Amino acid sequence: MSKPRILVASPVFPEVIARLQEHFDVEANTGTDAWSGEEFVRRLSDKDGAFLTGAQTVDARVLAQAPRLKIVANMSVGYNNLDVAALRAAGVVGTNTPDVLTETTADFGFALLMATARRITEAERYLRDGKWGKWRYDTLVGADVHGTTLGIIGMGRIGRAIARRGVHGFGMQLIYHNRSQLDAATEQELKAHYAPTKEEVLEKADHVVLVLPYTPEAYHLIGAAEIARMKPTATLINIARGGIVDDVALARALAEKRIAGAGLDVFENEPNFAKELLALDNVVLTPHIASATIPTRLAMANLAADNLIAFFRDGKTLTPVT
Ligand code: 8YV
Repeated sequence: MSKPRILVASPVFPEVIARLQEHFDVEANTGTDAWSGEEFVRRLSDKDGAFLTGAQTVDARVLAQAPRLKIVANMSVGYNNLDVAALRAAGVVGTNTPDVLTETTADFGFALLMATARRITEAERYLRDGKWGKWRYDTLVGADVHGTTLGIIGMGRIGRAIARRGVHGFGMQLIYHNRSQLDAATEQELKAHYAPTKEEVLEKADHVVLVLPYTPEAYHLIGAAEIARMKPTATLINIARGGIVDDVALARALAEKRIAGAGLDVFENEPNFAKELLALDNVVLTPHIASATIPTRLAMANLAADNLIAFFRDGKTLTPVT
C-alpha cells in the first residue's frame, strides 16, 4: 500500500522530517523560507496531509484546490491561519500545538514586560551610541514591576502562566479579563480579580499583557480609545497576534507619551509592520519569537508530527481544533 503524501510547508528540524519520512511520502521544504501563497497551494494539491506553520493560510479557496487533503497539522498554538468552519465543511481535520510552548512563551512575555518597563533595549542603544556620561538621578528611569498591578486580557494557559510569574515571583496584584471567569481554586491561587470588561483592566493595570486568541472579534480590540483609558505610566505588551492592536494608533499614543511604553512581539501582516514604530524609543520590538527556544520549537514540531502520525494510523489526533 502506498504511503500517505505529506507536505511540510515550512523549514523544520531535520530529525522531525526524518520521523515523518518513516511513515509518509514527504515533500519537505528544506529551503530558507516558508512556502506560502500560490506556491503552497500548488504543492498541496496532491497531498493527503500537511505540516504547517502560521505562514500558510488554509481556507475554502485553498481547500477547493486540495481534493485529497484530510488533515492540516499546525506547528503553533494559535490557528488563526486555519479557517475552522471551512475545514469542517470540507471534512478536513485541523490540529495545533498547545501546552508544549506555554512556559517558554510566558517566560518571553514576562521578559518583554520587564524590558519595556525598565527600558532595557533603549538603555543598550544609549550605551552603544556612546551617550553614557556622568551619573544622573533620572537617566533611563523606568517603571517598577514588583508590587504593581498586572492586567491580563486572555486568561488561557499562557495567560495563567504569566499570571503565576507576576503574582508568585513579583508580588503583583492580578486583574484579568477573559471570555469566562477562572474556576474558584485558580482565582484564589492567583488572588485574581475578574474584570467583566477589558476597559476595567486597561484602567486599573500598570502593565497590560495581551494573550488572547485572534478571532475576528479581536481585530483592533485595542485602538486609540482603549489606549486612552490606560494610565499614562502604564505599559502594553502584545504576545498574542498583531491584528489585535491598532499599531498605528499605538505608535501615535507612544509618540505623544500617552502611555509609558509598549512591548510588541507580533504585528499585523508579519514580517511587515507599522514603520512609525521604529522612530520611537519607548517601544520594544521583537520578531515573533515568544516560543523560540530549541526544546520548545522541537516539542511543537514533534507534536505536529505526532498528530499526523496518529491520524493516519488510528484515525485520531492528539490536539484537534476542528
Ligand atoms: C509560532 C505562535 O512560532 O504558537 C503560536 O501561536 O505564535 C508561535 O509560537 C508561530 O505561529 C509559527 O507557527
